[in-house]
Amino acid sequence: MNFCEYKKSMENKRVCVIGIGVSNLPLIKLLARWGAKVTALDKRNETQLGTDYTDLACLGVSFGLGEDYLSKIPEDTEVLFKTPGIRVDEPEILKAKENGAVITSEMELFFDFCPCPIIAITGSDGKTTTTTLVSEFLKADGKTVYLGGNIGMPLVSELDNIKADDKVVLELSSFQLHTLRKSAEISLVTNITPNHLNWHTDYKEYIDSKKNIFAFQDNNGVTVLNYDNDITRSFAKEAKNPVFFSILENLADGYCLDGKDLVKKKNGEIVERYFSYEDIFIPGMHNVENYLAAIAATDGIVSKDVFHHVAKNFKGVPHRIEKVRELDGVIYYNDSIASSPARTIAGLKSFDKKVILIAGGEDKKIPYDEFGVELNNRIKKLVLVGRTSKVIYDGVVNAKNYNGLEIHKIEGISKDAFREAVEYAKKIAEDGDIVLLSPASTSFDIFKNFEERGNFFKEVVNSL
Ligand code: UMA
Repeated sequence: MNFCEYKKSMENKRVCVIGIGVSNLPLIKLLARWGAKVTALDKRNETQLGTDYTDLACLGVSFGLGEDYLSKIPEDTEVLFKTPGIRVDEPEILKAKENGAVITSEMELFFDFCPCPIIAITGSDGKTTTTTLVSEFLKADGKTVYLGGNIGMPLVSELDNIKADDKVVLELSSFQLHTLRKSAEISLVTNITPNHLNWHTDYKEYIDSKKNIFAFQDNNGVTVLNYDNDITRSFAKEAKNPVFFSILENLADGYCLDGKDLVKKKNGEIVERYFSYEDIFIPGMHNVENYLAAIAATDGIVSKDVFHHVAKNFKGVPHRIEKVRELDGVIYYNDSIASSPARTIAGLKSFDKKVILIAGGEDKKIPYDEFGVELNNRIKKLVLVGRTSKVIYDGVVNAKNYNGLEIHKIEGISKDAFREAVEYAKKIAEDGDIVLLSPASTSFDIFKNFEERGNFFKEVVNSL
């Protein structure tokens, strides 16, 4: 079945979509436009869904919301799409399957109908930077690139635009890979260390999910693997055409270092010398690894000059723990993309010391109690601005581990208030401190989106 036939086949189909979030929102809209009878379920209620609820209601979507949302899967469901964060073996989903529903996901649909080769990246760390580098290489070489997956942009709504000679680059999480039964033409695993063990049944299941990125490749599939990580190195036995990269080993075959130079080796000989790692703008040996991995994934697809050009010019992923500036010994980072407590906590974990955090934004009525506990453990001082100021404040001071953490609340919901928050952070920062904007809330109280918020933050920081 081609995509056009698929769309037609959805007319009057009884479809249930679980999770009304980033991945599924565009999908629900498409399904409704194709004439499917869509029921959308979510643990959030009508108020928490806000305009998403009203937008979908306008399209004739039915809802099953609130705590017992999974019990609201219609019995006559023919196709069920689940959000990545929900396990496929939830009893209610298993029951729907028994009743004849086809269980799938936005990502599986994308793999079924993507008209061009896919380069997919996964791993426990470094996957977003590596994914972005792959995309930057391809773009710098003049290709039309669609970048998506776990990195934020669901691509089903682009299926009609993507052409056979375009390139799709996907970051895939273990959640997305868990049920995937198709693999990317070129796959890359940056490394594997224990992660998401509260979701996966055990470490083996996490590893097995990651393997799906290459497990279904045909004989032409290529799998780029980190030689320095025991688990990814062991994947080579199962992959069709494994290619290694390493910063520790002088590989006989693969992508590694010769002194400070990134090189490609074949049968023990250097066959390509790229550039010195000193030319890479973004700091750290982990980024040298990311470059070797991304070069390995795109070698032969883009011209060699592109690698060096990107290395010198790529400044990191915007709005994602993006280093903005160092001033008076204080380093400022922009993590505006962190619009949920979980994302902010993940961001805080990447620093080896306590930071001065600027947080707050639109109030989506999500609980901040757990977040309060984490902040008491992980930050030095807190500056709050925006509608969630009060709930975050309450979460911190009511936490059982609250020990007098210094908190400053800025009054007002405006760009001026936001500017004041940044200026206040500067005032309380000392030599050696880190100031991090990681709002744990969406941006819509003051800004159009997280990009506008991050850009405004950078503007203010650069004017300090
Ligand atoms: N929901 C439920 N029940 C659940 C889980 C979620 O009802 O058990 C609802 C939520 O209330 C929400 C909706 O489902 O309304 C979707 O929420 P979500 O945050 O789980 O998912 P999305 O908004 O669709 O975002 C997902 C990815 N999130 C997860 O996998 C948890 C995003 O990755 C991804 O960018 C997006 O799809 C686009 O593909 C974020 C992430 O944290 C960055 N990923 C994890 C990671 O990188 O470690 C895997």
